[in-house]
Amino acid sequence: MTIKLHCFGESGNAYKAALALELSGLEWEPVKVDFFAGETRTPEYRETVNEMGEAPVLVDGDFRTSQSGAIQAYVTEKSGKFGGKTRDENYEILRWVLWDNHKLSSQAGMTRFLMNFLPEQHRNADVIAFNQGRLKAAFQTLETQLAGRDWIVGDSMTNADLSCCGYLYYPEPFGFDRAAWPNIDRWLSNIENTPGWKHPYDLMPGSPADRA
Ligand SMILES: N[C@@H](CCC(=O)N[C@@H](CS)C(=O)NCC(=O)O)C(=O)O
Repeated sequence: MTIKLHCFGESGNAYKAALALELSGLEWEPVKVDFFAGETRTPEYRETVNEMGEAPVLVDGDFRTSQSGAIQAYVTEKSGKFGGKTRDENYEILRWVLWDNHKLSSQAGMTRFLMNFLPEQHRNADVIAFNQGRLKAAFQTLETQLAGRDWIVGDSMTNADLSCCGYLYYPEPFGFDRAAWPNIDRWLSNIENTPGWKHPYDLMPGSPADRA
């Protein structure tokens, strides 16, 4: 049975799940979530797709889960890909996925939304500057971890990489200049050069061009 992923192209959180599925070789297909029309906030979405009102959501037969980190863990269980080689590595991966969800992707996703997708009259320069300060600290943490390393944990791509890269390929500005962070830049190239890699707007339905 084909796995379904409720997702949309602008969502870096969904990208983490979609990229894991795509690179795992499992058979999957996207189901477009019309986030910009407010779909995740409707009672119907909460009742039938995800009571948390979020994307991504994976459905595989009777199995359903949300949260990109949980979806990645499911992909690892099913495909054997992107997990650690030892117990210690598995805890390291979990630690970076949780850090990403809290400190990196949450700030990146929110800052990108505030700077690009929120109507201009609602954009608050102080809030954006505060978020960018937090983001800079997160980029520094990642930059330091990647010094002399090709991957965040161990010697191959894991869910730590697939999680932390979630927002870092998008073209919309949010305070991330890849060239300013040489270790992150090199690591993003490692991921991009993995056979089967796709940009979020090529992997999932929906992009800003649809609303232009
Ligand atoms: N930690 C969650 C975050 C999911 C999330 O915030 N998704 C956003 C889209 S990028 C969403 O659906 N937001 C709906 C809303 O806030 O109303 C994950 O990694 O899946």
